[in-house]
Amino acid sequence: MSLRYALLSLLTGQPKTGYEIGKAFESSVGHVWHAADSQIYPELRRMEADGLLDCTEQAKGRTTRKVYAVSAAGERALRDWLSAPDRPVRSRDPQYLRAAYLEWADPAAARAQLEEYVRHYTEQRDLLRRTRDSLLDRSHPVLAARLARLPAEQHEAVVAFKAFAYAGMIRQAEEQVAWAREGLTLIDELERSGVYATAD
Ligand code: VNL
Repeated sequence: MSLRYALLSLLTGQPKTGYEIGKAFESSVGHVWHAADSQIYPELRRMEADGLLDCTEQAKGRTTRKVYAVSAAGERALRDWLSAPDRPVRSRDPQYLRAAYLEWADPAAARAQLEEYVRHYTEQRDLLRRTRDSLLDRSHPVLAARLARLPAEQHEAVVAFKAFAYAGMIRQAEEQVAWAREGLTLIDELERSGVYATAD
Protein backbone atom coordinates (compact mmCIF):
# COMPACT_ATOMS: atom_id res chain seq x y z
CA MET A 1 0.00 0.00 0.00
CA SER A 2 2.84 2.43 0.76
CA LEU A 3 4.13 1.99 -2.78
CA ARG A 4 1.45 4.33 -4.09
CA TYR A 5 2.51 6.99 -1.60
CA ALA A 6 6.13 6.54 -2.61
CA LEU A 7 5.08 7.06 -6.25
CA LEU A 8 2.88 10.04 -5.40
CA SER A 9 5.78 11.56 -3.43
CA LEU A 10 8.18 11.09 -6.31
CA LEU A 11 5.76 12.54 -8.88
CA THR A 12 5.00 15.63 -6.77
CA GLY A 13 8.55 16.60 -7.71
CA GLN A 14 8.00 16.47 -11.46
CA PRO A 15 5.69 14.61 -13.89
CA LYS A 16 7.46 11.67 -15.50
CA THR A 17 7.06 8.91 -18.07
CA GLY A 18 6.91 5.32 -16.86
CA TYR A 19 10.51 4.79 -17.90
CA GLU A 20 11.66 7.93 -16.08
CA ILE A 21 9.75 6.86 -13.00
CA GLY A 22 11.53 3.50 -12.93
CA LYS A 23 14.92 5.17 -13.19
CA ALA A 24 14.26 8.01 -10.74
CA PHE A 25 12.58 5.70 -8.23
CA GLU A 26 15.64 3.56 -7.75
CA SER A 27 17.97 6.51 -7.12
CA SER A 28 15.65 8.42 -4.80
CA VAL A 29 12.54 7.30 -2.98
CA GLY A 30 13.48 3.65 -3.61
CA HIS A 31 16.13 4.05 -0.92
CA VAL A 32 13.43 4.60 1.65
CA TRP A 33 10.81 2.32 0.07
CA HIS A 34 12.19 -0.45 -2.07
CA ALA A 35 10.07 -1.73 -4.98
CA ALA A 36 10.84 -3.62 -8.17
CA ASP A 37 9.87 -2.27 -11.62
CA SER A 38 7.47 -5.20 -11.88
CA GLN A 39 5.51 -3.75 -8.94
CA ILE A 40 5.77 -0.13 -10.04
CA TYR A 41 4.16 -0.35 -13.49
CA PRO A 42 0.93 -2.13 -12.49
CA GLU A 43 0.62 0.22 -9.49
CA LEU A 44 0.84 3.26 -11.81
CA ARG A 45 -2.03 1.85 -13.85
CA ARG A 46 -4.11 1.25 -10.71
CA MET A 47 -3.37 4.77 -9.47
CA GLU A 48 -4.47 6.19 -12.80
CA ALA A 49 -7.68 4.17 -12.63
CA ASP A 50 -8.24 5.43 -9.07
CA GLY A 51 -7.89 9.04 -10.24
CA LEU A 52 -4.67 9.74 -8.31
CA LEU A 53 -2.66 10.39 -11.46
CA ASP A 54 -3.41 12.40 -14.58
CA CYS A 55 -1.92 10.92 -17.74
CA THR A 56 -1.18 12.77 -20.92
CA GLU A 57 0.20 11.34 -24.13
CA GLN A 58 3.37 13.03 -25.26
CA ALA A 59 4.62 12.59 -28.81
CA LYS A 60 8.20 11.47 -29.08
CA GLY A 61 9.45 10.78 -32.58
CA ARG A 62 7.02 8.32 -34.12
CA THR A 63 5.80 6.96 -30.81
CA THR A 64 3.90 8.48 -27.92
CA ARG A 65 4.78 8.21 -24.27
CA LYS A 66 2.47 8.43 -21.30
CA VAL A 67 3.40 11.16 -18.83
CA TYR A 68 2.15 10.69 -15.30
CA ALA A 69 1.38 13.69 -13.07
CA VAL A 70 -0.18 13.81 -9.61
CA SER A 71 -3.86 14.85 -9.82
CA ALA A 72 -5.60 17.08 -7.26
CA ALA A 73 -7.06 13.90 -5.73
CA GLY A 74 -3.56 12.41 -5.65
CA GLU A 75 -2.20 15.42 -3.76
CA ARG A 76 -5.06 15.18 -1.30
CA ALA A 77 -4.43 11.45 -0.79
CA LEU A 78 -0.74 12.12 -0.09
CA ARG A 79 -1.50 14.94 2.37
CA ASP A 80 -4.14 12.82 4.15
CA TRP A 81 -1.75 9.90 4.41
CA LEU A 82 1.05 12.03 5.85
CA SER A 83 -1.26 13.70 8.33
CA ALA A 84 -2.81 10.47 9.59
CA PRO A 85 -1.04 8.64 12.44
CA ASP A 86 1.20 5.74 11.45
CA ARG A 87 1.27 2.57 13.47
CA PRO A 88 4.88 1.36 13.79
CA VAL A 89 5.27 -2.11 12.29
CA ARG A 90 6.29 -4.98 14.54
CA SER A 91 9.53 -6.74 13.70
CA ARG A 92 9.43 -9.43 11.03
CA ASP A 93 13.02 -9.34 9.94
CA PRO A 94 14.24 -12.89 9.16
CA GLN A 95 17.75 -11.79 10.24
CA TYR A 96 16.75 -11.73 13.87
CA LEU A 97 14.66 -14.87 13.61
CA ARG A 98 17.66 -16.67 12.14
CA ALA A 99 20.10 -15.12 14.63
CA ALA A 100 17.97 -16.31 17.51
CA TYR A 101 18.35 -19.96 16.42
CA LEU A 102 21.87 -20.06 15.00
CA GLU A 103 22.67 -23.02 17.22
CA TRP A 104 20.92 -25.05 14.49
CA ALA A 105 23.24 -23.78 11.77
CA ASP A 106 26.62 -25.02 10.78
CA PRO A 107 29.20 -22.58 12.30
CA ALA A 108 30.83 -22.01 8.90
CA ALA A 109 27.45 -21.19 7.36
CA ALA A 110 26.55 -18.92 10.29
CA ARG A 111 29.85 -17.08 9.92
CA ALA A 112 29.40 -16.72 6.14
CA GLN A 113 25.92 -15.33 6.67
CA LEU A 114 27.12 -12.72 9.16
CA GLU A 115 30.00 -11.77 6.87
CA GLU A 116 27.46 -11.27 4.09
CA TYR A 117 25.42 -8.96 6.35
CA VAL A 118 28.57 -6.94 7.11
CA ARG A 119 29.32 -6.62 3.39
CA HIS A 120 25.75 -5.78 2.42
CA TYR A 121 25.11 -3.18 5.12
CA THR A 122 28.52 -1.54 4.65
CA GLU A 123 27.68 -1.08 0.97
CA GLN A 124 24.18 0.12 1.84
CA ARG A 125 25.53 2.58 4.42
CA ASP A 126 27.98 4.04 1.91
CA LEU A 127 25.30 4.38 -0.79
CA LEU A 128 22.96 6.07 1.67
CA ARG A 129 25.71 8.45 2.80
CA ARG A 130 26.53 9.39 -0.78
CA THR A 131 22.85 9.94 -1.55
CA ARG A 132 22.37 12.07 1.58
CA ASP A 133 25.40 14.17 0.60
CA SER A 134 23.91 14.72 -2.87
CA LEU A 135 20.71 15.91 -1.19
CA LEU A 136 22.55 18.27 1.15
CA ASP A 137 24.52 19.85 -1.67
CA ARG A 138 21.35 19.72 -3.83
CA SER A 139 23.11 18.00 -6.72
CA HIS A 140 20.76 14.98 -6.76
CA PRO A 141 18.93 15.33 -10.11
CA VAL A 142 15.52 14.22 -8.79
CA LEU A 143 15.75 16.72 -5.93
CA ALA A 144 17.13 19.47 -8.17
CA ALA A 145 14.13 19.10 -10.53
CA ARG A 146 11.75 19.23 -7.55
CA LEU A 147 13.41 22.37 -6.13
CA ALA A 148 13.39 24.09 -9.53
CA ARG A 149 9.59 24.02 -9.42
CA LEU A 150 9.28 25.33 -5.87
CA PRO A 151 9.73 28.80 -4.39
CA ALA A 152 13.11 29.26 -2.69
CA GLU A 153 11.62 29.64 0.78
CA GLN A 154 10.41 26.01 0.64
CA HIS A 155 13.76 24.52 -0.31
CA GLU A 156 15.23 24.22 3.17
CA ALA A 157 12.40 22.11 4.58
CA VAL A 158 12.22 19.90 1.47
CA VAL A 159 15.94 19.10 1.78
CA ALA A 160 16.00 18.84 5.57
CA PHE A 161 13.23 16.21 5.76
CA LYS A 162 14.84 14.05 3.10
CA ALA A 163 18.22 14.27 4.84
CA PHE A 164 16.46 13.40 8.11
CA ALA A 165 15.07 10.18 6.60
CA TYR A 166 18.52 9.23 5.32
CA ALA A 167 20.11 9.96 8.71
CA GLY A 168 17.81 7.35 10.25
CA MET A 169 18.57 4.75 7.60
CA ILE A 170 22.31 5.41 7.75
CA ARG A 171 22.27 4.87 11.51
CA GLN A 172 20.33 1.64 11.02
CA ALA A 173 22.84 0.37 8.45
CA GLU A 174 25.74 1.26 10.77
CA GLU A 175 23.98 -0.57 13.56
CA GLN A 176 23.48 -3.66 11.38
CA VAL A 177 27.20 -3.74 10.54
CA ALA A 178 28.16 -3.46 14.22
CA TRP A 179 25.62 -6.12 15.17
CA ALA A 180 26.78 -8.62 12.54
CA ARG A 181 30.39 -8.08 13.67
CA GLU A 182 29.34 -8.80 17.25
CA GLY A 183 27.81 -12.04 15.96
CA LEU A 184 31.12 -13.03 14.37
CA THR A 185 32.92 -12.41 17.67
CA LEU A 186 30.26 -14.43 19.48
CA ILE A 187 30.74 -17.40 17.13
CA ASP A 188 34.52 -17.22 17.69
CA GLU A 189 34.05 -17.25 21.46
CA LEU A 190 31.51 -20.07 21.46
CA GLU A 191 33.69 -22.17 19.17
CA ARG A 192 36.79 -21.49 21.27
CA SER A 193 35.04 -22.65 24.40
CA GLY A 194 33.86 -25.76 22.55
CA VAL A 195 30.13 -25.16 22.95
CA TYR A 196 29.36 -24.50 19.28
CA ALA A 197 30.45 -26.95 16.63
CA THR A 198 29.27 -28.59 13.45
CA ALA A 199 26.48 -31.07 14.20
CA ASP A 200 27.34 -34.76 13.67
C1 VNL B 1 14.01 12.84 -3.67
C2 VNL B 1 15.25 13.04 -4.26
C3 VNL B 1 13.88 11.86 -2.67
C4 VNL B 1 16.34 12.28 -3.86
C5 VNL B 1 14.98 11.10 -2.27
O1 VNL B 1 14.90 10.13 -1.32
C6 VNL B 1 16.19 11.31 -2.87
C7 VNL B 1 12.84 13.65 -4.09
C8 VNL B 1 13.74 10.03 -0.52
O2 VNL B 1 13.02 14.82 -4.42
O3 VNL B 1 11.74 13.09 -4.05
O4 VNL B 1 17.26 10.55 -2.51
